[in-house]
Amino acid sequence: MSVQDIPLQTSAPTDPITILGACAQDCPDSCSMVVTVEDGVATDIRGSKAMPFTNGGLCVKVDNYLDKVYSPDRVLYPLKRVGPKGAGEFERISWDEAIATIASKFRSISEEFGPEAIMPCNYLGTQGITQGLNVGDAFFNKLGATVAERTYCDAGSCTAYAMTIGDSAGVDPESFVHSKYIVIWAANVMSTNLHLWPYIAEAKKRGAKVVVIDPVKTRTAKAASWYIPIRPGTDGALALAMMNVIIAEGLTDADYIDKYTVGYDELTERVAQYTPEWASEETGIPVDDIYTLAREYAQNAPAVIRIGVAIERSAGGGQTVRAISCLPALIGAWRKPGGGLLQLPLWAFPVNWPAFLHPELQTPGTRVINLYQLGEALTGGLNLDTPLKALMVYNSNPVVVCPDQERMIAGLSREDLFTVVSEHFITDTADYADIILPATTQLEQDDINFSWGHLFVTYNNRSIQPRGEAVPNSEMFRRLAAAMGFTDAAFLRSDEELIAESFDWDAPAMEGITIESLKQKGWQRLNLPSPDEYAPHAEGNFRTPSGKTEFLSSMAAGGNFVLPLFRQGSNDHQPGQPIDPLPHYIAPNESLRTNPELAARYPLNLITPKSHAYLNSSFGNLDFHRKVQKEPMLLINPADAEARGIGNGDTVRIFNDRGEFSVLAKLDKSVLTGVTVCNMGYWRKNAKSLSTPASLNPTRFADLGNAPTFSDTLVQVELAS
Ligand SMILES: Nc1nc2c(c(=O)[nH]1)N[C@H]1C(S)=C(S)[C@@H](COP(=O)(O)OP(=O)(O)OC[C@H]3O[C@@H](n4cnc5c(=O)[nH]c(N)nc54)[C@H](O)[C@@H]3O)O[C@H]1N2
Ligand SMILES: Nc1nc2c(c(=O)[nH]1)N[C@H]1C(S)=C(S)[C@@H](COP(=O)(O)OP(=O)(O)OC[C@H]3O[C@@H](n4cnc5c(=O)[nH]c(N)nc54)[C@H](O)[C@@H]3O)O[C@H]1N2
Ligand SMILES: [Mo]
Repeated sequence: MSVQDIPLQTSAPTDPITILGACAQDCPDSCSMVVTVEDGVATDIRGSKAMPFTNGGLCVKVDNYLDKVYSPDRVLYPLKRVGPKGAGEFERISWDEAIATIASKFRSISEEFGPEAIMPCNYLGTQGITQGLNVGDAFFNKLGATVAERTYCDAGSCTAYAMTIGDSAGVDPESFVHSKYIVIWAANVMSTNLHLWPYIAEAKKRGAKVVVIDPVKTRTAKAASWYIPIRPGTDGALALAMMNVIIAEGLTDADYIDKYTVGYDELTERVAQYTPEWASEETGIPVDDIYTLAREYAQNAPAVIRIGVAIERSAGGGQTVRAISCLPALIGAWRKPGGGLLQLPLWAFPVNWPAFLHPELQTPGTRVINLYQLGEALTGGLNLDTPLKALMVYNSNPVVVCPDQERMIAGLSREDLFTVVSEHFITDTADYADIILPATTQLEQDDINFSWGHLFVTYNNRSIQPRGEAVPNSEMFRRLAAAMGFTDAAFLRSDEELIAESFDWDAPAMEGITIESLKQKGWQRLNLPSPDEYAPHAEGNFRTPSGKTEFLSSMAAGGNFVLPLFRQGSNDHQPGQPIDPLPHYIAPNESLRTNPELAARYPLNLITPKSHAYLNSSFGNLDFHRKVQKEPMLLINPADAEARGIGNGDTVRIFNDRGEFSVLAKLDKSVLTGVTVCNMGYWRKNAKSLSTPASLNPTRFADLGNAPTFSDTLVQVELAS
């Protein structure tokens, strides 16, 4: 079948019908949606009542998804730039012209500089298996382009988790109702994992204690039984001290340790130095509270820990997750349903990754650049032999989500950089594009989803025809591949064929699940024991080399690593220095205590958590969402504000050596002194100062998995003049 023959549109329905869809936003909840369509127009969108996790409700973002689909600002046709870079002036062109221009540019750049002068820049604007993270990997691997390493989110956590427990599903979120002690650690569940909350609330109703550990008293912390404020990036100290207390006081499960763990004696020796008194100095948590937390956690079975992605965003984020991942085995928490650790249940899904990553199309040794350092890479940094001459952005908005915004803008402004952006809207990044390609939304494309917050496969039946000339990412790459003369089977698959390849359908977890049944039902739970019975590690069965929880990590000898999923399938690694095989403390790079020199100029820590009403920067341009989210604000403790003569509602300038931005100050005791908070996601061009917190974030990696260090940022705040 040639690319042109692939049917993109079905005939428009005439009677009101409901279609079962699935939300593909980058979110743990992966909701099952019901879309009403009348005369080919979507008129309503609701959460499926039948799907247990969605339970009839969507979030504030997707409840209003129709605003996005039908927004007058949608990019509906290919566009080419007619003004200066960044001015956002574009003119409509045909798909043929757009594809021909891109192909000819990619060819000429490839001939002159080599294909590594071209680089994709993509992330998780949509996370469906066929349209998401890996949709372009085959194309760029075949092209020989620079490999984009994409470790914005949980990559360090995944490395640490894999080293300790293996790629296990962990605790079933639905089993949380059975938990007696729930520790929510660096996660604002009520904003970012909304549909987990009812299970926590039910457990609480049944008597569970819910603890939240966060530098900010978030809406989740306010609903908890016990809120423990902590200095950013010091969570590792708390986890190590908890182990110290649990071991010293004999609160361990000796039988579980004996049967299902490796390295207990070494761990015991290691954590002896990490006393609660020491950890109190690091974290700012009173000594007694550390004892209480350790004892209660060990003595209320089953206890569960939910770690958020934010836990990894400091210099020692990896070792923090290593330490936390050791805790459940130490007390035998895994023995019962509702006991253990919840990181990413994504690992339970037998996704057929090779069918999307196509590592066999990649030339071994191809250059890898991490997107976290894209600003540097585009502006002469990183000592690149071959400069970057073309960038293709899809499923991402790097101007807002990458650190080092000033250099990113400088890079994207380069006249000699050819930039393509596939988008729904003219984002802060698309403003700098030479060519913009129109992308379909989740209502206009078919897809199939795993989840990183529950154990259901969901199916997205497209509910309306694509608006204008928008196409799914898969179709965009089919067109590009055809223009480049790529004829491998990987480039000829229809969307239906891609979906058919999404899973290993013969895997035990997929028993009873077929594409047909999914299309009709919209969702199905993986074939696993019920949440009332599921205790995946009651008898060990960890997915580490030893099959046990590895306090003493055998994988540490191989050095740091990034999972191939995050780097276009590439398994090439620099020979790594062996890592200390025992969990240990790495203090934040930028903090009052560890970097007094820098802190003398920039004494406040800036953290940039997710916005309630935006999904990363998605929805940041829509009126409804902006009204809910309100003006961008800096949360600052009244003591820190008053010391600077700052009052509530004043415009403040937040700055460090990397950049600055200005927003309104909100004096709020719910943020720890020494810490300031500005939610990420609002758009640069909508901001008064034409910049966002990303302009202040460093490009340094955390210790494991090349994780970002967004929370490891020192700043100063002053009244804006
Ligand atoms: N509404 C909404 N939901 C989302 C998203 C969104 O943008 N908006 N994004 C989705 C994505 S991509 C992700 S990765 C998840 C992320 O979801 P979460 O894991 O909840 O991540 P964040 O909101 O970034 O941060 C959670 C909390 O961690 C705290 N925090 C920051 N640094 C530290 C620290 O060093 N230690 C501790 N203990 N706490 C810290 C913050 O104050 C914040 O309250 O949410 C997903 N869901
Ligand atoms: N300061 C700071 N920065 C952060 C974080 C933080 O906590 N603090 N969090 C990091 C994290 S956890 C993450 S996950 C990343 C998120 O980074 P991104 O995945 O880049 O997130 P978005 O900002 O939502 O940008 C996605 C873009 O893709 C577009 N899009 C959506 N669907 C499609 C589609 O089907 N096709 C195409 N072509 N485009 C589509 C959307 O319109 C949107 O503009 O940000 C990271 N950046
Ligand atoms: Mo994320």
